[in-house]
Amino acid sequence: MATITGGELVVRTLLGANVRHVFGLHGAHLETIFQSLARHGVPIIDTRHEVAAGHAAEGYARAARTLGVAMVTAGPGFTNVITSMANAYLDRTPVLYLSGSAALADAESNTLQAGIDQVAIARPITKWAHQITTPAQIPRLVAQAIRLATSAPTGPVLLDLPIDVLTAALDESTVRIPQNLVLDSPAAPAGSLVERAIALLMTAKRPIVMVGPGAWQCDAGDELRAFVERAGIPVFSDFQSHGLLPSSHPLYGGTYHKLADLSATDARPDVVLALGVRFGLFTMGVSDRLVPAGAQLIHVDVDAREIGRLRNAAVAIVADSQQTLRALNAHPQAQRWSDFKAWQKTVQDAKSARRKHLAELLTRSAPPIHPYQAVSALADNLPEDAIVVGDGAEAYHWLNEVIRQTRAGSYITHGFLGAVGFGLGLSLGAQVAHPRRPVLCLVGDGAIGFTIAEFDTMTRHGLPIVAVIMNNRSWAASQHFQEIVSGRDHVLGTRLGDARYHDVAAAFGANGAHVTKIEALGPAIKAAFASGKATCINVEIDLAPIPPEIELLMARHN
Ligand SMILES: Cc1ncc(C[n+]2csc(CCOP(=O)(O)OP(=O)(O)O)c2C)c(N)n1
Repeated sequence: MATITGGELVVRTLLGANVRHVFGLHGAHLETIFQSLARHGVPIIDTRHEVAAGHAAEGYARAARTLGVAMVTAGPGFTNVITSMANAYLDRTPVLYLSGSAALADAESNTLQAGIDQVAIARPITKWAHQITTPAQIPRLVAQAIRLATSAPTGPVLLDLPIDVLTAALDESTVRIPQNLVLDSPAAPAGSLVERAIALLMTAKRPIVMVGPGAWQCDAGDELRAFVERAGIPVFSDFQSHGLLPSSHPLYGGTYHKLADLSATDARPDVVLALGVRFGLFTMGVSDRLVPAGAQLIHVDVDAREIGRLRNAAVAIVADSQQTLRALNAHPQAQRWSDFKAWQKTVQDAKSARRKHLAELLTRSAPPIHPYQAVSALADNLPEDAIVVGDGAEAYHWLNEVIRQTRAGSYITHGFLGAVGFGLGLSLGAQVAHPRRPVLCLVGDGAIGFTIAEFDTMTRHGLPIVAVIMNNRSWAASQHFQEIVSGRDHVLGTRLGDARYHDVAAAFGANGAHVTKIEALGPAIKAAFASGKATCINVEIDLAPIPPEIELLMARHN
């Protein structure tokens, strides 16, 4: 009788779901899976910390719009990946986490890396968490986990795999591997709701479309473009859907925060078509600085929990954004729109005024480099098809002012968890998903410290990620908050030293560059991408300036 292990069953089911890469860090509990992955030629991207493996699986899932897989060993391997699991949960990222655990036969025996209920810990931060106790059930349960993770609303799942379940030997002839694991049945909107949405949009004088992660998750770019080009309605986006309408498009208004610039004018949006938008942190909660309280909302999302969460929806559509846009595009009245030219001009004028105002910051000629100068040099020297990962706090808010993209899913940054330090991990996954696209990670000097050893992973796996550190020798967002709330004389625990991060990266085999003058930054970025090697560019910037988006957020709290 030919036999097969539980670990081999896990891997064969993953192959049935088209899994091509797995991120992880070894532990004896996972050995059968490691060996089976190798036998089937599935590369394991082994990281230096489990949280980076988890974040890499998230980055892969987000950059490739598919399932990411991370495997971690029992006990500390599992506890180390919790931040990633929580991040994936709040971002709705489809990641399958596989955790090793102690043998079922060793329950309650104070054995190695055991004694914690991993499923119970994962349950509130996953769509589903389950321990497999019967080896023969592995294919069915792995398939169920993958279906749950990848069906809307997507999200992370945990399968906990005791070592004796993974090492058990089964009769191979009894094994059936499930097929067609990824469900493809997007929810279409009810016709009556499409009518109501059209009727409301027809009453609008200053309509906008807001696109959120849900619009990107269902790949609604073509339908969005067709809709807004015919209707002439300006578009504002969050980060995941950045590039869904190219930033250079005349109807693109900017990221959500730019809506605040319209609050200075009398002309503010009166009807908002929110596609896959999750109201909260990035729409400034219940404040009406971005979306006026009086604006009528048509809210489309696959997850009914998001509708009406903070804003009452005049028309609530629990459906896929792409399907909804198709229905709107097909509606006969959607061919005859009012003339929104004056409104479009208001939006574009606000955008130009902001750029002009910020351009004054580019005139500084001597060090220290202004952070806006740094991100501008970055944007100007970034290859067109680059994937950008934004970490740190003020760092990515500065980046939001200049980022220009033509492809969605190419700006991977903070969600509601706000987990500083996830950048290098996310970048690993994005680079594995798109080996030929340039990947840039913008990161604060605080954030880089969490996983700086991942330069080793980049070097070993030949992943030419370029990390640019905005080095202000401070946990800047924290220090600025402290200065405002507690006073400049009470700064504590938020300053950092003058570390040579580029030398640390070089010690792991990456290229390192130290930039103190703005003229040197553009050439350093170009050289880094041309080198084909992982590179760390340590840029000394001025600590004092606070990004306009953070000033806006702080003004709200004062
Ligand atoms: C894991 C984690 N720890 C702490 C915080 C709190 N926090 C928010 S912003 C910030 C400072 C980030 O500093 P840095 O990475 O240097 O970025 P900068 O603000 O300078 O851009 C901290 C510590 C957090 N969000 N996440």
